[in-house]
Amino acid sequence: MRVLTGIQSSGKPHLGNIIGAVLPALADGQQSGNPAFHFIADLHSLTTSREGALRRENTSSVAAAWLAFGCDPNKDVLYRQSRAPAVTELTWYLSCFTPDGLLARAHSFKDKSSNLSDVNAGLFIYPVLMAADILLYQASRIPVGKDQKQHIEITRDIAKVFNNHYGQTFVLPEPVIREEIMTIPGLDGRKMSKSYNNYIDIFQSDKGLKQVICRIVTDSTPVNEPKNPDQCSVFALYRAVASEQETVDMREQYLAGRIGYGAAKDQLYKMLLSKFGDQRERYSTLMSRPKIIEEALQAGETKARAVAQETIVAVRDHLGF
Ligand code: AQP
Repeated sequence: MRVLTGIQSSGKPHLGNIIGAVLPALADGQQSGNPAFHFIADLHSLTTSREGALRRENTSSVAAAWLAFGCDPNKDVLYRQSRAPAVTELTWYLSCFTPDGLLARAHSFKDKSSNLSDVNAGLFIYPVLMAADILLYQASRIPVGKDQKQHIEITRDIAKVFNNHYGQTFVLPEPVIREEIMTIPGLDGRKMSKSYNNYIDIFQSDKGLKQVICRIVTDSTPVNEPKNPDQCSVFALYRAVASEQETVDMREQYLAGRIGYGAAKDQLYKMLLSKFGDQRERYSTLMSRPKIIEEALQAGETKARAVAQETIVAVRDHLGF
């Protein structure tokens, strides 16, 4: 069983990435007993971001986030997607097995293409590159947020077509989605996303974190009136990191009108500082020591390329290249 998850380097890793992908991937990887594959999807980030220097910086940030949350480079495989270039070769092969209608129906493409001014072909074939990420490494379990479920289904569809035609070549992956974790909302209530610029970077300074939490949009219910926790992004974010009991207590305060939004934001801020204090410290140490990050990545990339090589050789053989 192989666990695999990636995060794009299109911006800073945010709370949605941590809750939706990093924490479940690390837990699932540990449970599997095998080295887990955690990567930085730097090729995917080109669909929305063109600045090389910025990409390098974001790539380091995402790698540091994986390491700060406990990815062990001696055991797991931490790598940059672009450093195992067989993934781009496989993307081309797989794209020739992918009906264009399948890609046109992808929710993520529809959402992004209606929100972005630059809708490029890379954005359209994003799910095929993602299929290549997964199939190249014969990964079987893919911890992701709910938003990525359809992409895993597309990956399975492509793999089935290929396997039916050429015999068993790819492992069929399963998405691992923790149902209790809904899509983490951003500051404006939409899905927290780097490209919507509505995200919470949990690694920023205390002051910056406080300021960003203050910007979470709420309705105008007065301080002492009952509030609906299920329609409030502050509550949704609090629940995503709090324990069960802490969530029950906060829900009661909302329903009884015993807490205003300002105080709820303050509690969210304190909760993030206390739950992620160690990770914030490790992240900041790592960011000041780029050599440690680079060494971890290079060690992972050697292992990733060896696995990728086996798959791509088999695929080329089937296809007659
Ligand atoms: N808001 C979210 N809630 C829960 N999970 C989330 N993930 C992302 N946002 C949320 C999960 O994080 C993993 C990595 O995502 P990604 O960075 O590769 O791409 P994304 O899902 O498209 O994330 P962004 O921030 O929205 O990136 P941009 O804007 O650059 O495209 C995935 O497992 C995802 O489910």
